[in-house]
Amino acid sequence: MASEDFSGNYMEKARTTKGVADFSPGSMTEFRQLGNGVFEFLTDNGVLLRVSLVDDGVVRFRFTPEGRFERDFSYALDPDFQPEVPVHEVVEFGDGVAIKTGNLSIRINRGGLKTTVTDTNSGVILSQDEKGYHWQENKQYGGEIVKMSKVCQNGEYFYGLGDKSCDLNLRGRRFQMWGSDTYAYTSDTDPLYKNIPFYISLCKGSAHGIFFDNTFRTSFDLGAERPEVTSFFSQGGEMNYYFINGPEPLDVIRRYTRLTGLVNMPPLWTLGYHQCKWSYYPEAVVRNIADGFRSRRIPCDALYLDIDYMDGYRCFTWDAERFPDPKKMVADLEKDGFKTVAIIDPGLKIDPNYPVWQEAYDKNYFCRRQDGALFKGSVWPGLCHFPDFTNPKVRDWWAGLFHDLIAETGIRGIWNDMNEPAVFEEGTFPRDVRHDYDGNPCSHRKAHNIYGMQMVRATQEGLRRHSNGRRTFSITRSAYAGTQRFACAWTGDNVASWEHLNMANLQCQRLASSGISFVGSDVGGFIETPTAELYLRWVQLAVFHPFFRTHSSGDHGDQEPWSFDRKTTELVRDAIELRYQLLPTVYTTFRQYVRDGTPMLRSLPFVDFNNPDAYWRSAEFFFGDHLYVVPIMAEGEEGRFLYLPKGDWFAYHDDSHPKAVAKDIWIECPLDRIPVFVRSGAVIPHWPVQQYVGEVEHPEPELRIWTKNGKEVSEWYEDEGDGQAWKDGGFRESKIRLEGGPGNLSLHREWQGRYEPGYETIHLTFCGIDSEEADIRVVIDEHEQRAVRGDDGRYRVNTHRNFFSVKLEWKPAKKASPKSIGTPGK
Ligand code: NBV
Repeated sequence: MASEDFSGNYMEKARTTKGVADFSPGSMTEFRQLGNGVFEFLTDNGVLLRVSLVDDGVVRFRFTPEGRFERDFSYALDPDFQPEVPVHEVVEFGDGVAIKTGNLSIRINRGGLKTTVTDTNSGVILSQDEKGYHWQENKQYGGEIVKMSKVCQNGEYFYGLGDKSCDLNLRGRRFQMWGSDTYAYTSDTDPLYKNIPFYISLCKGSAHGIFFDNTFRTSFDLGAERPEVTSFFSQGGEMNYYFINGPEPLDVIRRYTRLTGLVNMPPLWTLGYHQCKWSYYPEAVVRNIADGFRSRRIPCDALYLDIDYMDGYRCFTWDAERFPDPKKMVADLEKDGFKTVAIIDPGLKIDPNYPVWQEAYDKNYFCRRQDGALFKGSVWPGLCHFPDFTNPKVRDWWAGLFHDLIAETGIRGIWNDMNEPAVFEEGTFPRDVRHDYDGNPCSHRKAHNIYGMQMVRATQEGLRRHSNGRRTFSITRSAYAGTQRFACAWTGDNVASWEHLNMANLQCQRLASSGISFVGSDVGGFIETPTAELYLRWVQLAVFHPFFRTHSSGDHGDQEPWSFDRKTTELVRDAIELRYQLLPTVYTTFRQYVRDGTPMLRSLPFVDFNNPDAYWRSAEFFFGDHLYVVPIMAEGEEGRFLYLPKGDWFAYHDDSHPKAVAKDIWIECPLDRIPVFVRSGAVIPHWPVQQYVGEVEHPEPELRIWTKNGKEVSEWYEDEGDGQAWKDGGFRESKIRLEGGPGNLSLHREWQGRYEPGYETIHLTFCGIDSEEADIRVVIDEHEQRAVRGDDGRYRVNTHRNFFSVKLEWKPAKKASPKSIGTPGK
């Protein structure tokens, strides 16, 4: 008998296990239109399929063998999501029924309710059932083991699925969703900490996604067991999935993210550099770290307190010897430009002298076993009870607990760890533990994968309640689909190795493609100590990760930017400074994520989706619209081949201009920089370096403008960096259109929003002008100005913050041939 902890070959076993029958829908006997884009199909063996048109690109499929559905409830869906049922028509034909919208045709066959989704514009079949819906009775627990299998097409590849540490393209592999504390995981470890049952399919340029909204232990087989079949199945619950249309891969991600929740603008300081260790204590050590940054002029915005700040690991307490006056320490740090972030775990120490435990005990807020006993598990404080965060009353109580930390002490961010939930020895809760599940009582089999999400949801509510209108910041290790609404995420306990640097790149890209863009890894590695070179390369990559934090277990050696040699300290400083220069670009990219659900990190296959050569590439990625990042992830790498996508590119650091060829371009990789390319015609906003966000009251932006023969559009988003005014027009969102030809370019800027930036001057820098002695003419808003050429060959001019048009003309170079950036071959 297949057990609940089934292994990878569960399906095969199940099929051949005597007495475990697989059932499928019979023939369609009834079809009804319930109105508002909802249709039901019934079979002669009692199977009910409900198809709902959610919007013009999202279709929900919900099956039950019982002839009726249970209460419809999902933690993943954003309550603010507004379905917009598209115009549609229904056609009955001999073999079944077709529902047609402007973009999609959904056919449901009479025999077995097999479905096919076709793009009405191109006629391309996007998704087609193989065996379709089928199920087994779950004799042990009741309910069904629900399964869906679809045809896996030739040339179809898969991405997404939240946090997996293998290569980006998932074709030929099988995965599970069962959030696990995976200390020192490897590229083969599965499952990891997070559960995002959403994948993206890319086949010959057209993309769609499948989101299987089921919180039980689920599996995805992407052509592993049978190369021509993709399947997903779960230990319980409903076969309840969403087909999400593209046509482009980024559209799929946007639609999925809108469905499961757009996020709020973060406080701007959270996009700066963060420094963490397990643990900085006592207070003198924390202050010393702060001084270390300021005295060396290495920018930093946040310092972290790991579990040792607490009294015997009791959440919401302080160790009075180590931290005699936390409020004063936090205030002093804040004066010096540091925000303090503190960890909070789910386990509460069983201790009648500990008021938090006592209150939860009195109020019956802890999880119980099936026969009524409280569930006990051992974690850092010793034996603990665990709040049932799936109970709204418990979440409300938990949120209230943050008053002292946030409102009184001034802590500015909360970091939720161990929320898979992790328990020593057993790994997690026993399966019989009971949960409220917001009024849908169930066992841990169903609640496990959303426990962490509900914890950080309650934490985030605590922050919101006590932050007096400021924006909030929370971090989570565990997640289910939709967790982006409540927290930023990190990738857990990685190792200081080159392999893990590679995994960090993959994990952050993949999480971004799964709705969680605000993500980062423990820079340098949590376990063990990195070499100077590994640390530097990791920092250089993490400059382009939305959440940028060094963290280490502290067991093996120090991991502050100055813990290595002098040269490394300087280069790490340079990299962190680059992040602070790029903050307006990071913020603009964040805005696109907030507004449209566009991922901040965009994997190459999602942008260069018409080029199958890109489908198996994992390393290079786009940060936002215009920056193309080529990480260095091997020791001693002095150069590497790279893949340059279609288009025209400049090297960010020196404006060298590679020929527009796709593959095998050789670039030098000196230690002092990470190769980054800028799309020609891009306008990239920069700031001067600050030691922390807000050090300079109104930093004067510099717009770096790269030339182009053609047109390009760039965005630039500005607001106060905190507070809620952005929700109500308190921002300036500029669109800058560039048009250029040989020897000239023009910019037109328009903006929306009523935010008036505090600076007066904007610096314009023109990059990539291919002329040794250019005769430059710049006209800004009809006034002619003089551009000054710097040693770097870039031309600079200043203008007023409200400028709207720029015209630039220069005498083209005598020889117009582009500079090469290196010689192929090593
Ligand atoms: O709280 C201690 C650590 C924390 O530093 C780390 O980031 C978490 O992933 N925590 C795990 C518990 C101990 C892990 C061995």
